[in-house]
Amino acid sequence: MSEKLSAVEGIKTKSDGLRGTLKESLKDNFTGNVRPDDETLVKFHGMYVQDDRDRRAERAAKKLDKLYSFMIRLRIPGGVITADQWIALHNISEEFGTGTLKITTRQTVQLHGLLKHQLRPTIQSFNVAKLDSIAACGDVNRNVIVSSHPQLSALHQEVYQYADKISTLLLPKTQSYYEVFIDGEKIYERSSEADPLYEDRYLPRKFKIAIAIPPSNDVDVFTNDIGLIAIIENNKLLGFNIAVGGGLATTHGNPNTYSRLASIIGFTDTEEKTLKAVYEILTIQRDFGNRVDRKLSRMKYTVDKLTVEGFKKELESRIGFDLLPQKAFKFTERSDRFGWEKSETGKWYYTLFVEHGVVKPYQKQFLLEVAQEQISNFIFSGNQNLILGEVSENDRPTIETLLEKHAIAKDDSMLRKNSMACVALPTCPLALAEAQRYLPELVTKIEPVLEKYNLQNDEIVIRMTGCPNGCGRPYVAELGFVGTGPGQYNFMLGGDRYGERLNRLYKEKLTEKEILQEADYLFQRYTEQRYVGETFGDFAFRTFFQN
Ligand code: SRM
Ligand code: SF4
Repeated sequence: MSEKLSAVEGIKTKSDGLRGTLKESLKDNFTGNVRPDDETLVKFHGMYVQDDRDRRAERAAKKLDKLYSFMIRLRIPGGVITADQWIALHNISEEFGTGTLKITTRQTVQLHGLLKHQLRPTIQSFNVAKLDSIAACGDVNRNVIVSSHPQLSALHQEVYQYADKISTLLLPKTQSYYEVFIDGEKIYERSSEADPLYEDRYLPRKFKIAIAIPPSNDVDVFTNDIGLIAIIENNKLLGFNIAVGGGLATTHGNPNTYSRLASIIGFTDTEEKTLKAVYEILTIQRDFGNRVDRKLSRMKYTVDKLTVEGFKKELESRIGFDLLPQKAFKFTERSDRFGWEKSETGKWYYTLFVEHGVVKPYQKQFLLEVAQEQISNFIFSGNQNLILGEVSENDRPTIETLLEKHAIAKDDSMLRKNSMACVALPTCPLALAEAQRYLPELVTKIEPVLEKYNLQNDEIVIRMTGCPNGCGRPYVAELGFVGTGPGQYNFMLGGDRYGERLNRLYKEKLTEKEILQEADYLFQRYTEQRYVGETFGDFAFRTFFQN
């Protein structure tokens, strides 16, 4: 007897191209939510139903329904937008929602706290600015990310084009986004929506693609379903190593779930071959992925089910050519390079540190004024920061004046600049503990411990999430904290500095006091026992997990 498909599978196939009853749900003034099945469908259009968890108890005491609102996440392949688009984003965030702009770990932005009646006008305003949220969430390919490193800009443009092409190639064919959220009465012909990739069942689960440009692994390429590693020789793009089956989420107490780094299966040397391989990898996941248990439906489990070799064979039979042997590459950095950098083309880039991607009001005002000058583009990094790009020599002083006016360039510690945290409370329904609201405070308490051991200039990568889903990629951090309950975190150790080795559970369910005690003990041992040039992550791995 075949196993029962998960409920989401039925919602997708019966959804009439992801329309469901969304139009009716949006018109229903009796609730701030959409109908239950539409909660699933709205994700494919880049939106999530949420509620303010800080206010749950107060509302429940008054016997009020939850305070529903929506989060909208944009699709910005490669994370690059124009100054005009930034202005539009700024204005939309002021007009609708809570006014917050949150830069995500996948080079895009989220707006929180939108009320249901604000969804259509918000999407319509984005559409005017040529921005959309199609497939930013849901069981489809998500935002394609690319190394944003300014230094690599001579080739960044060429590689960035791939993000755009892959994103377009893998977009669902349904026009329901336009029909539901933008157009008035227009009904799209269903015959024009035939979708050979997603069919009517879409993928078993979300799907993620990243492109890294060595030496930088700022996108954590191996944590993606597909990781493409650009191979560049003599300033020429030769092609891409292709890695499959990365993914981070685990579930507390479910031993069948695990984090996995993507396995490199070969190399493609032309654009046509690369795009074909990427496309067919999705069809394999579509056909072989687990549609019964959503906890086990990411492609990492499909790769392990088929075996890496079996997966590669299946891919080669679908693409009709053999992959070439992988080419050598080396990652030597993962952090963003803060402050000014000049590219080979003579343009300037200013990387702004945005702690956990939460753009503070004074930063927002600064960025608006920069955008109004029309002298740069805006690049979101995979580390939740923002780069003002393509600035000419003549325009640099204008930005410097604005930096000074808004007192932007603060002297943050190396640890803080290498920290990342997911949203967690109060909006994330899955959060077990705080993350972006708490990590800044924890870093403040760890900084003196680092100074005590003269480690303040060490670029240790620290990351925190409010649950084991891993949105801030804590499993590839040197110091990883994964929320288990209010004020408690699993302490993960042994990840390397450049995102090529997963960390492991070091101590379970630690409180802040215990974390600080452990930090003191670990940094002391690191200072005394490390080899010359050894990073903290490598030291921790050797000391606690090797053998
Ligand atoms: Fe994530 C679900 C936030 C990157 C793994 N993630 C969520 C939701 C939508 C909660 C939900 O399902 O209702 C969170 C919304 C919080 C909020 O209030 O805004 C959320 N994820 C985020 C972001 C905003 C974190 C951030 O602070 O930057 C990131 C948005 C990226 C983007 O722009 O698309 C974000 N999420 C990630 C990453 C990191 C990455 O992709 O590089 C991961 C781990 C990598 C991976 O996919 O394996 C990640 N998010 C998850 C999962 C676990 C997926 C799984 O394999 O089981 C969930 C839960 C789920 O899908 O059921 C999740
Ligand atoms: Fe929410 Fe967990 Fe993702 Fe953090 S890691 S945003 S708590 S789902």
